[in-house]
Amino acid sequence: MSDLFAAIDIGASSGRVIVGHISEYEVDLHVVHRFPNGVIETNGSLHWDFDGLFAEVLVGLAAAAEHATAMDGQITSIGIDTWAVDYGLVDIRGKMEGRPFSYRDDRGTRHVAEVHELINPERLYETTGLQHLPFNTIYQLAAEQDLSGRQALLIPDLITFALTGVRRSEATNASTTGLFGAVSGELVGEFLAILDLPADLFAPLIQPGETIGKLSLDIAARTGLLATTIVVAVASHDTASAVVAIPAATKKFAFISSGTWSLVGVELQKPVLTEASRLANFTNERGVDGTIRYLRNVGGLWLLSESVRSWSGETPGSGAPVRQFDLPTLLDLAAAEPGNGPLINVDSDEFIAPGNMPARIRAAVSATGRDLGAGEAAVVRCILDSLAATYARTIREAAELSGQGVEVIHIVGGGSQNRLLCQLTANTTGLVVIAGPVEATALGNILVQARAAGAAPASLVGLRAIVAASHTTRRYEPVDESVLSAKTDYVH
Ligand code: ADP
Ligand code: LRH
Repeated sequence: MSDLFAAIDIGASSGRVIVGHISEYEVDLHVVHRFPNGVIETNGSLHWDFDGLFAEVLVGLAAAAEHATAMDGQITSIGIDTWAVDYGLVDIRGKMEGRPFSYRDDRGTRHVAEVHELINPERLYETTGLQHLPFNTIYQLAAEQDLSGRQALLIPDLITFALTGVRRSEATNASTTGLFGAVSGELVGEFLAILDLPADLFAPLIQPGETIGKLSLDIAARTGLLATTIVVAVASHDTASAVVAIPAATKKFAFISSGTWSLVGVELQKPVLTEASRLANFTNERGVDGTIRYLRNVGGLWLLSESVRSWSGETPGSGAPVRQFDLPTLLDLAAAEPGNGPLINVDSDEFIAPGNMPARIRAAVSATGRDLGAGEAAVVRCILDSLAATYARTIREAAELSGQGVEVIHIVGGGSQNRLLCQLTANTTGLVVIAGPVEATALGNILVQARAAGAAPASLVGLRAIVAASHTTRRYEPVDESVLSAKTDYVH
């Protein structure tokens, strides 16, 4: 019988519960439940439907229990990862107040100036190493009225709490709040005091690999899982889990964790906290085993998915689309569009909120004095060309600012299936792109659980070798000769 581990992996656009089988140092995934996710609008604000997501988690865990029975085994442990930054407020009795806000709501933006008056951006960066994003937890917390007697649990910590009754702050995700030290990883109590936030706002830290607790009896009964099943802390920030599962054969790699966002950067052993790094808006997020993900958030496939949603006639939280769009067909049409078209700044704050994305893109192109051809394919091509150009610049800057050499780019996540974008990335960077696995995040989640159970190697290199052995990847060579000289720009 093999060891079975369940990953709950929820991204901003979809979630899944996956059972991983580890045997003979290979990992095999079985998706037992998938469900959509997206922001919902309530009273003019953007939220996540936490109760709806948790109901899907329970359906997924029940399916995992059934799968384990069919395999004549049992689920050893469960790990949870989701997007970062957002949180729910829980009172002393453990009751959550309302729905968690989404980072796509603009309440953080409205409190940036207030926070910077109390702690200037230079001090924030040298202490926390976090890139400035207007929705970082620190700005969202500044928007709260009264936090006394409340605890802020980030989304995976909320799910963990609902499953076990145990409150913890998982360390990789905590590093995205703007309130934890880049070097120490610990809460910066001084910042809480300056911002007049309660000293016990966050639950005690827990590191990936540590046991959080057993499932509550109620959850065990509702899912059919054994009451002895434990929840293990994984890298609960989805990007941190995705980077665990990069099938790298060299240390000199850059990564693009490609989904709703594109998280573009390199893996380091120490944070880079220089002024040049702050001005370039690179972040230092914590990974497993003391690693640092030195990266920048690039607007990502949100621009594409939101455009498709707009063309389909959907509005946030509404029902069925008016027109159906097939993504692979749309990408084929975009591939046939001429290259060297207009580019937009995919990182601009103007693209963060939901709603008529194609119109915003066309307006941004017009502002540069150029024009986009008619039709959807021209918009798609503009998004992908702009993403690929931004990837190249970001990887070059990450290499220069950190001194980390880059010989190859690994693209993981849903976006690794976008062949046009992978090829454009190889072309703009002049580097080989290795695409896959699609489910890197769930894999990273499962591997950290397996390691904690003694069923996988101790080192990150060993875990990545398992991924490389168990999953096929697709290789893209740069084909545009004109950019090959760009290779010299990457630090070796
Ligand atoms: P998240 O974790 O942020 O929810 P995912 O890693 O699931 O995101 O990636 C979702 C993205 O993957 C979609 O927005 C879409 O652009 C891309 N994608 C999904 N399926 C395909 C496909 N068959 N071909 C190309 N791209 C795809
Ligand atoms: C990707 C992600 C990213 C964060 C963003 C909020 O899913 O976790 O790393 O910056 O969501």
